Amino acid sequence: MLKGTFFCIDGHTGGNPVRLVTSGHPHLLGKNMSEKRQHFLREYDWIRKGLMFEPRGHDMMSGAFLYPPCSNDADASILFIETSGCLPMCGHGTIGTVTSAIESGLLTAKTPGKLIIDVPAGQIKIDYQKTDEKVDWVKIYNVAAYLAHRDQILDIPGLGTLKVDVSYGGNYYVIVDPQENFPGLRHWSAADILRWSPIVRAIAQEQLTCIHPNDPTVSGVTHVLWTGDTISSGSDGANAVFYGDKAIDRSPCGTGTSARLAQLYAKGHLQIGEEYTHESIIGSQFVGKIESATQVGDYQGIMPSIKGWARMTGNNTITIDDSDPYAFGFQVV
Ligand code: PYC
Repeated sequence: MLKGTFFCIDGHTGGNPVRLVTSGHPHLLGKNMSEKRQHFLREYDWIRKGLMFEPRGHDMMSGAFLYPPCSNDADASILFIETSGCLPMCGHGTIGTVTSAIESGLLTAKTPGKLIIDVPAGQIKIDYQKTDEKVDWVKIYNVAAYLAHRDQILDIPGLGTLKVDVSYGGNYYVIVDPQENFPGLRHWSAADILRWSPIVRAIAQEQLTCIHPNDPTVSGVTHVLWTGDTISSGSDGANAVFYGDKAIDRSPCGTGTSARLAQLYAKGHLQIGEEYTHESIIGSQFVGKIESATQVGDYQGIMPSIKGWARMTGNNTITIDDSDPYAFGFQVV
């Protein structure tokens, strides 16, 4: 039986996919996107699985639904979907969603060049520049970021000890800088990152408690950010972000960049007002900036911004038919 037909605009942000679902939205209950996200996860997760996993998606697939605003001052709301679940916030997903929605006419800003968007992690403000039909760039004023744990030692069987930080930028990231048992991102293959990241994440998860001070539904280390040497001119730092079961972000990762800014700020390596050009595993770039200082519960944090670009790659009509044994997807882990 046909469970649903979903029209999608496919695209990518700095190389990482963004599938913007433009029809087939379930009606979600809740007064904000955090509550609506919980409702989606309880009752409609089959849509995420069908659209994100193989054979309709792949390990890196991520996407979004655009919803009407939850708050009076907002233009729209976004629900993020990807292989690992529904992220509270996704930077590359926001840049791709805004680009596709503006270029296709799905979203019209109340004030051209500016948007306010409700997301599960809170509210974000956006600036964007459009020339003729194309969005040149999107800048996200992200939710507050903060360093949750510093200089923690993790004992990784088969690898040795790693000194790590855990930082929040919309998701919780274990950040691993080059050190004795990690020579740096450019000295490891993608297979090395895929091999060690789930182990590092599981041990960090066991050892380090992460609960967002303002929203306890946002908890737990979900991403691992490895750093190293840059390959693109103008970059200040490079990263490879592991998420889900097998994904390495092809974009420089918006929430990862925010987490990195908060870590660098807390450790005295970056100041308010400074920019940080962050590159991905494939060398694509986002410009991050520490806009101001703020407080997150008991933690001193920052308000980060991230600026990047996206392109649409095509339209896709996807059906999920539950007579197909793989209607709700599979992963080869
Ligand atoms: O850009 O925030 C991001 C993101 C999270 C996971 C993949 N990309």
